Amino acid sequence: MEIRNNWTRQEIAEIYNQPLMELIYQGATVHRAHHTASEVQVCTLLSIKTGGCPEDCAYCPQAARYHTEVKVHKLLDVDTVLDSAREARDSGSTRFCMGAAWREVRDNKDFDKVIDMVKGVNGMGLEVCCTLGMLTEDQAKRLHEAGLYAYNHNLDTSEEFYDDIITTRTYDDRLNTLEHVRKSGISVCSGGIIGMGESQGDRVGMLHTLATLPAHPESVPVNALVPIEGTPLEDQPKVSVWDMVRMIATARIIMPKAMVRLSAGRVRMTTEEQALCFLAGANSIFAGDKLLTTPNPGTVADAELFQILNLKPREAFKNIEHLVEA
Ligand code: SAM
Ligand code: DTB
Ligand code: SF4
Repeated sequence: MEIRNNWTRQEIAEIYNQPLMELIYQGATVHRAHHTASEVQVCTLLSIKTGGCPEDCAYCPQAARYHTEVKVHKLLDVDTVLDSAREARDSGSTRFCMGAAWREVRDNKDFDKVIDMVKGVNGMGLEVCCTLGMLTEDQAKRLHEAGLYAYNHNLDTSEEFYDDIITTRTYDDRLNTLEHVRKSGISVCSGGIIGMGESQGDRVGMLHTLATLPAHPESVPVNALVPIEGTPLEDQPKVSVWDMVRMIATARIIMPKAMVRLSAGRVRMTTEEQALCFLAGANSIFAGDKLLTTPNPGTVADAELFQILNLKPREAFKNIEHLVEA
């Protein structure tokens, strides 16, 4: 099956809006053509610097301007982070993602520490990922040289709806960072959030931007909004599983090789609902009882999930033959 970067918004809208059973069937078919459908990658997140962020992302518990219950802490020590990574690996994760509540990376001592964290985690045989805000080309190169495998930077929503959610940086800022990541040879992780009050058209718009980048992201997280008290989006209604399934299946069909990650929101989903997401094409979850700052199902519940659905953890570093060496 051919990989396309010239999708039109109309084509994607037609895929997204087709009758649900057809969409799931098509998602499942494309999934099986490109991946082992019985395998789901297990990843772990760690917030290495929490809260106090100057940005105004309307969904985020870590934005300093909203009064949330998040416990603020400065950058963790390298050893603390490496201990967590080891624990994550020993409990079955193959990817470890470190998140910092920064607007952008600065060339200071904290960045030097992150570089040491990346080296350490890479040395453990884990796919190492970071999400640190905006990056310059030089910073991306430095991270790549340290062994960074992936960089997460979400578009979050469509270009049209973006201003309703974030005003302290632009959609183009986001796209520029993605370009710096791509150029450096680091794999790109970029997706978004549904349930923020966006229209179906905005969801299609975001998928269109991702699928028409010069190269598809290797990783596309699909998050359901976790509404946080104190943020502007605290009262948003729960995302319907059917909307998650439509997003996942559409992402799978238009970006066949990407890892489509069923990310935030699993605590409010049943086993049956998650099964539909895997059937539609999701092939990754975040494990452990915490995402960055919010609760997640935890290892016992996920062991049961994998057992009931006969899923196996996916090994690290699969499908990377196309990654460019910078
Ligand atoms: N500060 C960096 C940035 O914004 O790029 C990295 C960390 S930020 C918390 C990473 C991503 O987490 C955001 O882009 C957003 O998609 C997701 N996220 C944050 N809060 C969320 C929430 N309440 N519900 C769902 N996803 C959320
Ligand atoms: C992504 O798209 N989802 C993850 C990861 N990338 C960094 C983060 C979800 C965060 C959910 C809210 C929290 O726990 O703070
Ligand atoms: Fe939260 Fe990242 Fe936005 Fe800061 S930049 S408010 S950490 S999502």
